[in-house]
Amino acid sequence: MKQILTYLLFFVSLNTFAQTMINIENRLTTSLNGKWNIIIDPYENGYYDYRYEPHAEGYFKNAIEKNESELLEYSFDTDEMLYVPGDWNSQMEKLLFYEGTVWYKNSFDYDLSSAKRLFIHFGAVNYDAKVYLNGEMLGHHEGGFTPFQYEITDKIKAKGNFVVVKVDNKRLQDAVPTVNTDWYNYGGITRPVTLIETEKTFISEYSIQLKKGDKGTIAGKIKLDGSSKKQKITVTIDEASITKEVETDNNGIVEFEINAELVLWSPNSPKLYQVKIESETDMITDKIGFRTIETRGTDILLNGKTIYLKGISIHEEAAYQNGARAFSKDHAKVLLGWAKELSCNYVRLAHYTHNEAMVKMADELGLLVWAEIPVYWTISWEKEATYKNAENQLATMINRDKNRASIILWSMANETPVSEPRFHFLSDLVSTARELDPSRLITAAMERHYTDDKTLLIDDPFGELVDVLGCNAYIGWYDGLPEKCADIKWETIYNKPVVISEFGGGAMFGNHGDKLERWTEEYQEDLYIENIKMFEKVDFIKGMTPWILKDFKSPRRHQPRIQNFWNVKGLVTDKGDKKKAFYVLKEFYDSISNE
Ligand code: GCB
Repeated sequence: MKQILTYLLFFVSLNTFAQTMINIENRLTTSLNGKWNIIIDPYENGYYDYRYEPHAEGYFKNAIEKNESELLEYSFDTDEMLYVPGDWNSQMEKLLFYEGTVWYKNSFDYDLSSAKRLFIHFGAVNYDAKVYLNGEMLGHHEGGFTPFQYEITDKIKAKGNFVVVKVDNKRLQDAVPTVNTDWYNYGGITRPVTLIETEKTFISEYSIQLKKGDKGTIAGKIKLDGSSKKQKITVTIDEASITKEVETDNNGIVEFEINAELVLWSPNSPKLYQVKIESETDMITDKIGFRTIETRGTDILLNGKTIYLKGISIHEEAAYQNGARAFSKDHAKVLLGWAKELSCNYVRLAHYTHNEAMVKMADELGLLVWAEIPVYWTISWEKEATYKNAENQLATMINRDKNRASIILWSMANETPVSEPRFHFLSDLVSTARELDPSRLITAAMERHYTDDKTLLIDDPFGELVDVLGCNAYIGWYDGLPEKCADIKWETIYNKPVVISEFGGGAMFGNHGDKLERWTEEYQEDLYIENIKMFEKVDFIKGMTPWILKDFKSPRRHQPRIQNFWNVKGLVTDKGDKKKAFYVLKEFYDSISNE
């Protein structure tokens, strides 16, 4: 019975959400990255006519004047250009604060054999994307940080295809995230655009990971897409002498287990195995690490051993660019390189799903990951469409990253105010996450409150549903001065591990003064010293990700002497200068040995 139930759940989980292909860098691809023609369209004139009805002859038609008399009020080919991937704000001065529509166009030829299929895949577009091929709509996607794709097998021509994307980054009350955040609303086609060619039936999804709490058993799931659903599949891990033959069912799905003796992945030894999955019609390889993650009482256990999570929070913002979205391996190398320098074994990729280069690099560098969706502050908890949007972002993130050993925590939300509708919203998200990935831990960054002027209590009702309680606390910044830490007593109603998902304070690099003077490096340094001293004494606190690795752009931050639209709580500036607090945290992390 249990087996039937598991099977049913698996079946549901692979079929409920329209998912994108995973591991696209190991498939047959053609990049559409590069310079795209654009039209800046604040009035959405290319979409709506003068009665504000969708226009049949919108800019997606990419019309070109046939003769000198023809009236046409746009022209992609003679307009401006922007790089893809990349946000528009950092590429054009006039788009620095722009929130609205920009149309993108690129052209390409593609000779597709009749025996193959073709997909167009977007790593991410912020926020709302309407995608057209050769003047016809392919689809509409919402959500700025997760991938999506369309099949274009029957729509492609050998010569002269054009893809047009209407990108709109207007902030909306009912969107995910909502209008109010503390990060920059970078707009554009912010991650790569790729054509993926596949066989008629191809391996569309797979999960090859250790079974929960079992270091000797790999749990595998594979799904085929196409008409030859029943196929022989071979899974090979040469280095571990594993060859497993299985067969997909009539739905193209197979679930199996493999007994295995593996060198386990951990921060000290981030061992990745070359895994090959071969069907009768397709083959794909991936580099996969194997580890277990569990909790026991207030402990977090990695590969069965307790671990302290020495972390740092990170926004997806590229360094050295005066504010721009990160999307590449090089960007990831800099950010995660700094985390390694800080002696971290863990990072919080806040506040939305980061690009795939980040999690792949985390796998390679041995950094455990907290991954998150932009359910932040005041989401429209009671709107069904808002829930569906959040759930879709969660499912897409899990689908994309379920084979990354580095990811141990799926986070449902950040600092959301306690209420009944919020509880229902978040508990439905938890059910989806557990159904899609029973092996990882669930968390959320929650708030705490004072029961008297010295006691901080963690008792958010949502704590009941998570495995690890994340807690944000700004003692010494929004809450008193750093010296306040010395008197605080922490309490929790849950017998679960707590990680401090945020604490910190702002400092302008090179601004020196007394430790009581705000915005100086000395104030921030003292704040770190006092907070760490406080957290060290609390036995249920099992890790932290202070806020934040690097200063980041935020339109909320107006103090001209210091901020100029930057949140300066970074331990490192955008240019890589390390503030004094960096060394305080590093020293603390160096004093804790794990494994
Ligand atoms: C928070 C938020 C984070 C902000 C940070 C701050 O609690 O979770 O997104 O950037 O505080 O700097 O105030």
